Amino acid sequence: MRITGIELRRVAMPLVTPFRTSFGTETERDVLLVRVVTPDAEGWGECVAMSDPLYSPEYVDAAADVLRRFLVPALPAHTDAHGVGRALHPFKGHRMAKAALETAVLDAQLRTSGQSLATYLGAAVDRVPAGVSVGIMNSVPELLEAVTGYLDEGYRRVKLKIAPGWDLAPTRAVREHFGPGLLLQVDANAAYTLTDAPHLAKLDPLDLLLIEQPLAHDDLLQHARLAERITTPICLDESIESAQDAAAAITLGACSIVNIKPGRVGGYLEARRIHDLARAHGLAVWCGGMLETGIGRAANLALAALPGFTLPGDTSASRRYYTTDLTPPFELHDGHLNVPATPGIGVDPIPAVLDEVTTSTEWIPF
Ligand code: SMG
Ligand code: MG
Repeated sequence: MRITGIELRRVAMPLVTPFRTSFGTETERDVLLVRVVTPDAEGWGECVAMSDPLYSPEYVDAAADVLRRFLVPALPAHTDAHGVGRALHPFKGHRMAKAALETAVLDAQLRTSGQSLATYLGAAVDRVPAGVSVGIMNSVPELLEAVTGYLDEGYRRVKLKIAPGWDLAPTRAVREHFGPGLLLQVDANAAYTLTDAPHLAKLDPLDLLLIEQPLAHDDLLQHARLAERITTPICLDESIESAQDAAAAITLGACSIVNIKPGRVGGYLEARRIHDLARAHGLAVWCGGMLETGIGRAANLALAALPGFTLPGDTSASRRYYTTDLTPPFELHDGHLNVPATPGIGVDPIPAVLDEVTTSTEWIPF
């Protein structure tokens, strides 16, 4: 496949409601889109880096910078998605930027060959159950009202964001209000330390599916220690940046579940490797989310359709995030989202919407 040029495009997408986590509050997504142009097709990739380096060291201005200065210039004009990985390998880190570029190339490649991303990755189903990630709220009644709304819409699993001062009481309240049948889990985004183990053990009786990333992103060993002191299964998010990290976490006993986010691990090819590894070791995986627009969501749904994704993911409907999505909106049907089945990621941005929200574009000719 011959690349004729690559566009870096920034779009501003206001969220329908602020999303608060242990590290900050998002009110608008400043999204970087990568568009790869070839003679036969165009491909899209959405960079999941946030505006500030709080979830991880990456942030959107840095992703745009590394793409324009290093990653795009390193690509051969003739390449495919595997070639992207080889060409970008010498550059350390910046996995979210790399993932966006690799995904755009993969999308163009699959559109050219007429294959859907879901089929290419090995999807086993054509729809996936939808979970929802619920931010930190000002009060427990406000939280119960939000969760009620999501359950009324049909969401199959609820994840509560927790932080010191907003953990036991809200989680217990949700469990008591909605009963033992609710699939419930929590996500700390690295807000605790191992000295909090006795406190986190108080979540054990609440029968949670998992606790996500309780401790620092770079401390697998302490997660392994924590796993010996609580019964709630530990799921890692920020700590797993590669299949190699997943292998280390499995060997150490640092987690029994992995949240797979293609952006965090450098792309869909590495995401599939982690899926394969986890599956071979009997670990469940599920597909995380980074408040993606329809572009990133479409590709995540293809991944979430793989057979090892045995838990509902954070792939929610478009309206949970945006009043107007960049693509035709993803909607819940009986608590599920359909996996796009047409070539590539299976969706295109709506030109008028895209123009409306674009804040800058940059064309890099090959
Ligand atoms: O896309 O629904 C979504 C967000 C899911 O909670 C979510 N993501 O740590 O898993 C996580 C967070 C990271 C993004 S927070 C701004
Ligand atoms: Mg998380």
